[in-house]
Amino acid sequence: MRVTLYLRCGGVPSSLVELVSTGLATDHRGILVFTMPEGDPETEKVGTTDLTAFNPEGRIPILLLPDGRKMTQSGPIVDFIEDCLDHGTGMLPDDPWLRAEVRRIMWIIAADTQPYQNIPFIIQAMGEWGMVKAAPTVHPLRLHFIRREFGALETILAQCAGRFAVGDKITHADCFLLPQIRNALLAGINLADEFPTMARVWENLLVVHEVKAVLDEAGGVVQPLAFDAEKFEVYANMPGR
Ligand SMILES: N[C@@H](CCC(=O)N[C@@H](CS)C(=O)NCC(=O)O)C(=O)O
Repeated sequence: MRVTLYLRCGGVPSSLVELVSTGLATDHRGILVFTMPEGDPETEKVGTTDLTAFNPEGRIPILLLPDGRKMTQSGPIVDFIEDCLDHGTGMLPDDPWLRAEVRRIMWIIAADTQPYQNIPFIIQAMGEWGMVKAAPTVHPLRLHFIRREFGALETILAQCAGRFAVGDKITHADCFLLPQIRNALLAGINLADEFPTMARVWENLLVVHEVKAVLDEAGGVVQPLAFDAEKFEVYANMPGR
């Protein structure tokens, strides 16, 4: 979603970067497993739908180039596309300090928030490493890290936000912030009560046509896809767990 928001908000034409939906399954624990789409020309070329043949981490997003090169990680993918455009998308501020501010927010989300509140991580930790058992979406570890990092972001945004995360134009920072807020809403966080500046930015983002379209396509303002609850129940209640 970070990359999709960047492409749409930056007006990158689909003739330049085409978005392709992955296949989606769940493993025996209920954890989402992404696969390459069946019948896609790129899948056919490599000869498998197994995502690890495209990204050794087995994660999305993946940027596929016509010459066969493959780039992964949302930040580097966005940076690469931005660098390839003749005049960029105009989303990054000209001022170097503000550009760093944009990247600081991206990094706080990508490196310090998302991995620790990630439902696959939480399910695995409960099932295999004896972590406290609780419903994955509202697990205390998940809530702790979302609140800890959102608290930091709230302080940062109080200094640099305008209409959006950094100033009055949508930047890469908003493209990273929005999916994380969506995840926080799934965790039951009350944004307006706890993080008012972030809540203001979120409300401003929701009325942007491109953002609204991406959210509608992805199932709404609250993150809907998390895990297979039935498989998780069976897995979590197996003897010895
Ligand atoms: N740091 C990575 C995170 C990517 C990531 O966690 N993607 C999720 C989907 S949103 C995924 O592929 N999860 C499957 C897995 O963890 O096996 C990035 O920014 O691209």
